[in-house]
Amino acid sequence: TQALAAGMPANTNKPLEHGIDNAKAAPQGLTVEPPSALPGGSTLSEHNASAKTGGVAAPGINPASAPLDRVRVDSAGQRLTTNQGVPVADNQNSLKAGVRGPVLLEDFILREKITHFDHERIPERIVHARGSGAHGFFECYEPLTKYTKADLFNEAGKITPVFVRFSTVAGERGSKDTARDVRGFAVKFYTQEGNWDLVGNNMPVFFIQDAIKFPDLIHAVKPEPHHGMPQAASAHDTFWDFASLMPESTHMLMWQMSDRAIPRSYRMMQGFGVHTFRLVNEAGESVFVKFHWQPKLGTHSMVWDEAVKISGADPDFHRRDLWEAIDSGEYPEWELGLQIFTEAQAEAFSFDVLDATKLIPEELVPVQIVGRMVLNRNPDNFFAETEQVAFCTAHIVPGMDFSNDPLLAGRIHSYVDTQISRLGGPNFHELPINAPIAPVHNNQRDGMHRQAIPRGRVAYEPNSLAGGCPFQAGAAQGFQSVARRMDAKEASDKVRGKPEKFADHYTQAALFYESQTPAEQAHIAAAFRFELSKVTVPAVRERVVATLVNASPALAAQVAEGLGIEVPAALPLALETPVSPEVKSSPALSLTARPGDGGIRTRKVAILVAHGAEGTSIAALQAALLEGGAVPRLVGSRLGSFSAEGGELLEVDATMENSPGFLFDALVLPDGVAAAEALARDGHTAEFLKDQYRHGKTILAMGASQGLLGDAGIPLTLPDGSADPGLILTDAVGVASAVPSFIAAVGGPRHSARETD
Ligand code: HDD
Repeated sequence: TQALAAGMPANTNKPLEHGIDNAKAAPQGLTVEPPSALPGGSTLSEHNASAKTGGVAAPGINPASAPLDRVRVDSAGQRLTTNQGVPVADNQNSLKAGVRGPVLLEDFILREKITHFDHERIPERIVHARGSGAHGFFECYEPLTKYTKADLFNEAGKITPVFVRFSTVAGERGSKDTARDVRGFAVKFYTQEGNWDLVGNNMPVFFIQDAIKFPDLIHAVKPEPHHGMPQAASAHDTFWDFASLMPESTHMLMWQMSDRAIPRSYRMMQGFGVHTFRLVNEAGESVFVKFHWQPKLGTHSMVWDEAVKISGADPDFHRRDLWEAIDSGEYPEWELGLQIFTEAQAEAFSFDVLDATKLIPEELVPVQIVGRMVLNRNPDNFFAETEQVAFCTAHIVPGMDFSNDPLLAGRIHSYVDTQISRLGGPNFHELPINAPIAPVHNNQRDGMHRQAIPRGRVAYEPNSLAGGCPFQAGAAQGFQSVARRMDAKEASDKVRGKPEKFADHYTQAALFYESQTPAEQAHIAAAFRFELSKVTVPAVRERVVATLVNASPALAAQVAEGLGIEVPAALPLALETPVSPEVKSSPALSLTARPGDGGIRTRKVAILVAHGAEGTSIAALQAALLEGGAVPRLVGSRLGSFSAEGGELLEVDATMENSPGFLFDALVLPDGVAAAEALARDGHTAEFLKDQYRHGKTILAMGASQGLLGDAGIPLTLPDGSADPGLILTDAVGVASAVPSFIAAVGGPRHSARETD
């Protein structure tokens, strides 16, 4: 109680673990390492400062958080031991009967080591197996006590530690990051009243309406069971067979075929809680809520050809991007937005808020920004943290509640259940990454891998032998479900069925498609075309197109054309009365609605170099890029250094072989005749350039290097003959004015007008 009163985490095994505000909450006696200095004179703490509350959160790493040192291992200066602490004299040779004789069974050192190794792997997650995590904090902007008593929302500037895991869905643990797929966006908030897990995705809707269909969906999308192919891809017969027979998936398919499914970075995608949840205040009054995460860097995606190539050159692309950003102090940040609405409003909507295949257009219920989340610490150990973290939709805290969404109901069961087999028993909540900051006291006992040592002889309640402890918290403090009378519709006979509005499968699929820009619409058509071209059964392809006719005849016609088939008759509708939607176009659904601030922070720029490159312009450009927060890299045909025209050395960061063009956001070709000639002789150069160009990225060609464009077949104008704003030539404008135009173009959208795919 004292700890809580002082605003401190009460679980002494976990203080200050995940970036909780040191300034506010450092327990006495613990020293906090001063934040290290960042370039430009700012500190990590300053870097975390909030524009909204003025608060400053800790850098998220606190080596002085003593109690967890019990489980931390740092072997610097230590001798090698067995798991029993016995010092090991020789870690190179097993015990043998003579140097050429048989290995002896008594070699307990060998056997312990091999036995442990044999059991190093745990089952991977049945879905979302491939993921990356980070620590950080959530900061509340304004008290939300009008709506909820959840403690993380009760005070402006309040800091709550979080651990976040991003993931793909279909691929196995070692699969590529850039698959066309939904991305998981799971946040564990270590609140003072227990852990809250917001287990969301980067898309606000889902494929199915009822959890009873989840195993079917996943069996359809996972590698086909007879030959285990394809890996991390929905482009195969079983997925589209299932999807074509489940018209409720049409809306989600639009999202999955859109650029949202190939994000540029985890740091540049939105997150959504998907379901309708409830917020509950002190008085027990509740409102409905939908959760949104909005990335500060804006929403950005890849193009398909780029995603395919990256998956070969760097399957860890998103993991590396997240790690490097945090490692360099460029902390990714999202704002949390809420769509709050009443039951009466929900009743009046043309769609059902309990249907996870529907979203609530922002034009109908605006998104209210209530706080921000900053990820400011990489995990110490991938397995212990990112792999063992266990998110469960059942983990909610006082001040929140579920809705009757039937998909959510199944999830409330599934997540706890899956952790029991994945993490080997019912005590997974004791793993350091899962343990709450709030103290845990109950009469649950024993089980595999139990860590706690509960004292005393009482493990039941009520009791008198332990003074009645631990005692019920009571209605004022404890978690209480919203007391809500089932209305006649909900409390009728037991049924297996769905409400009428669930049968409208196309209105919002059309809304999504119609709200996209022409370039985004073209990508959706191309994605359907690609995926269905991989389907071998013509009837399945046709059935998908027949479904699309109901959402957009124009899209269906393009996809049919791409597959070389006639547009089939529309699939029959399940709902006879047409729905009249409140909103017919929602610009917020386009990725272009959130471009970010137009800056170039963390954008990777390749500057090709060779002997004889003009050094002064390269240095000026590097300085300007660094000033804007970008990551310029000198890329050559080999490692080492090259001599610039003026004799200065250009130290190479990467080679065209180990870092092909599609790994960069923009490209610079150097001035200098000798350099241009040398680059022209290297076969990688044209590939580098072609990929940059085709993927809509900004290219700056300085002086003599302009000829390389022609060698790579790059046109100097757009297909319609107009100037290409993404192709900047210093010959035309001079270096001084080319650099700012280049930087502005790198911070802007891709140059999709070039596309001829
Ligand atoms: Fe799920 C993992 C998100 C529907 C059953 N899910 C999982 C993860 C995310 C989601 C982000 C990975 C968490 C992590 O990083 O560890 N799932 C969703 C969303 C859904 C959804 C946004 C729909 C709105 N999921 C869903 C249903 C079921 C599951 C309907 C089952 C009835 N999901 C699981 C699971 C997983 C999981 C089997 C696998 C590993 C895990 O839970 O921890 O329980």
